[in-house]
Parts: sequence; C-alpha cells; structure tokens
Amino acid sequence: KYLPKRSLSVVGCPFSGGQHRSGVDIGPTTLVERGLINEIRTLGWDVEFTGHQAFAHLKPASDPDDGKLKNPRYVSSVTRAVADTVGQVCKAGRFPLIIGGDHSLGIGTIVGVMQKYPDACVIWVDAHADINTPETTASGNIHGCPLSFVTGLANPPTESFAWVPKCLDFSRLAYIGLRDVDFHEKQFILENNIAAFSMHHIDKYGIGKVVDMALARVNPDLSRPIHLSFDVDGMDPSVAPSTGTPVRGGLSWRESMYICEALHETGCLVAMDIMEVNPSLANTPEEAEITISAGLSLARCALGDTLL
Ligand code: 6HN
Ligand code: MN
Ligand code: MN
Ligand code: MN
Repeated sequence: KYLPKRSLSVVGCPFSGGQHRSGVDIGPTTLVERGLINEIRTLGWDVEFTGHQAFAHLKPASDPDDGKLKNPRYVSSVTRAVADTVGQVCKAGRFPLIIGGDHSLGIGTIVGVMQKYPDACVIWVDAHADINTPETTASGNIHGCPLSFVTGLANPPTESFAWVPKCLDFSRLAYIGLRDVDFHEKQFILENNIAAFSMHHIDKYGIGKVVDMALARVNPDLSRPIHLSFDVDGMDPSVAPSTGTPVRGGLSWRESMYICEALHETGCLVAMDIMEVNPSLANTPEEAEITISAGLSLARCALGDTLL
C-alpha cells in the first residue's frame, strides 16, 4: 500500500550504550554475516546495505550520568543519528529494516519513521514496556525508557534529549508479549489507556485474536502505516536465549512469526526494528545460533515469506 516497489534499506546499528551488557553491538554484524541480505533479496526486495552505522566518533570522552540515566550524551547522539538515517530512508520511499543493538535505538527509529509517516502506529513486541521516565527508571538504562521519550510522557526527557520531539500519541501504540512491567510503567499504561496485550491475553485469546485486537485499537481500518519494533526478548528464552534481559514465559517461535506474518498481510508495514540480539550472551553455541535464526526468520516473515 505504502511501498509498491519493495525496496528496502538495512540499517545496522551496532550499539550497546542503552544498557550495561556488552555484545549486543555484534547482533547486527552477525545477522548480516549469516545471510540476512540475501534472504531478503530472495523474497523479491531490492535491498540496499552499505555497511553498518558507525557510532564510535559519537562517543564523548566523558559522559556523566544525567540524573539516573547512564551514557546520556552517547545514547542521545546515536539515536539522533539513527533518526536522521531512518528518516531519509523512509522519505526515499524505502522500508528501513533496523537491526540492533539495544532498544534505546527505538528513540531514533520512531522519530525517523514519524518524519515521513506522522500518523504511523507502533506495535511494540517485548517482554518489557520500555516506558520508564528519567524519574521512574530503577536501572538508569535508557533501553528501558524509549517510549516515554517519544510519547512525551517525559517531556522534554532531559536536557541531553531536548531534540526528541513528542511524535507518538498513546492511542497509536500497542504492546504485545508483556510480562515484566515495572510498577510505574503499569500506571502509565493504565492512565494513558495504552493498548497492552500481555502473555496472559495471548494464553486467553490466542495470538491470532490478539493481533486483531491490537490492530483494532491502533489501526482500526488499516488506514495507518505500521512500524513494528520487535525486541527478541519478547520471544521465550527457549527460542531466543541470547539477549540481555530474558524473561520466562514468552512468545513461542510460531506466535512470534505469526505476528510478523499478520502485520505483513495488512500491507501497512513500513518499518521494522529487530532489537536486543546479543550472540555473545550464550551459554552454548546453539543458543547463539537459534537466536540468530530467530532474528532472520522474524525479518523474512515480516517481509512476505509465505509457505504457499
Ligand atoms: N529492553 N524495565 C527494566 C528497566 O531497566 O527499565 C528493563 C528494561 C528492558 C529493556 O528489554 O529493551
Ligand atoms: Mn525492549
Ligand atoms: Mn525487552
Ligand atoms: Mn523488571
């Protein structure tokens, strides 16, 4: 509907500054090494990939905490650069496939997508709600905060993030897969009537109905573009173990792929993030392997891989 040409740019974001565990920056490089580009080409997309984003020069010599927030200047510069890149890709009529890296990158991907599609809705698949504010965050890790920044819940987030526009209304945000939500985050979700489908809802209704209900809330007549932000920790650790903040009781392999397939089928998908793939956090080579396969498969399913 929005992208008749099937052209796509892979935006590799080797970045781990939004949380404290190293290695999530090799997620994008590993996915590309394992054949991501060719798999997408096979599906009939014209794929542009000119190398991963370079962030090293954005790292400040000194980056003291901003209140509780850790690495505030670095995360701010990186997400601002990502917003520019994603904005340009969208404006060129291409689909940005953004590969993380930690989920603080969501600040950049959402701001970038909204530059071209200001009425887009966001489907956030995650074990976590990622909507802590600089005041409510217990960890100080900015990957737990991106949605408070772009929704204006924290507005402006802090001095270091003064550039971030309020660009996503609560009515255009839906969660799927939640199961580890902090106390204040629950209140934000309830107070602002955010569409939130937890694992409990998936058990109760099944994934097919849950995706329908999420779309009914944020995109009732499929008149809005969709940005899918997929944190691999939304998946169960048995199928995506190599990630920084795994939580038991997550989406099965098929439930995860179904979400991507169903969103592809709407014809409204204009951007996708695959975040928090961290092959270095594996107890065995098989754990890294299955997590990488999961990332590749999520991409294929969202981009039109069909069995029949
Ligand atoms: N993620 N709610 C916790 C925090 O630190 O604020 C966990 C955040 C996890 C973030 O998975 O992208
Ligand atoms: Mn997340
Ligand atoms: Mn998460
Ligand atoms: Mn928690």
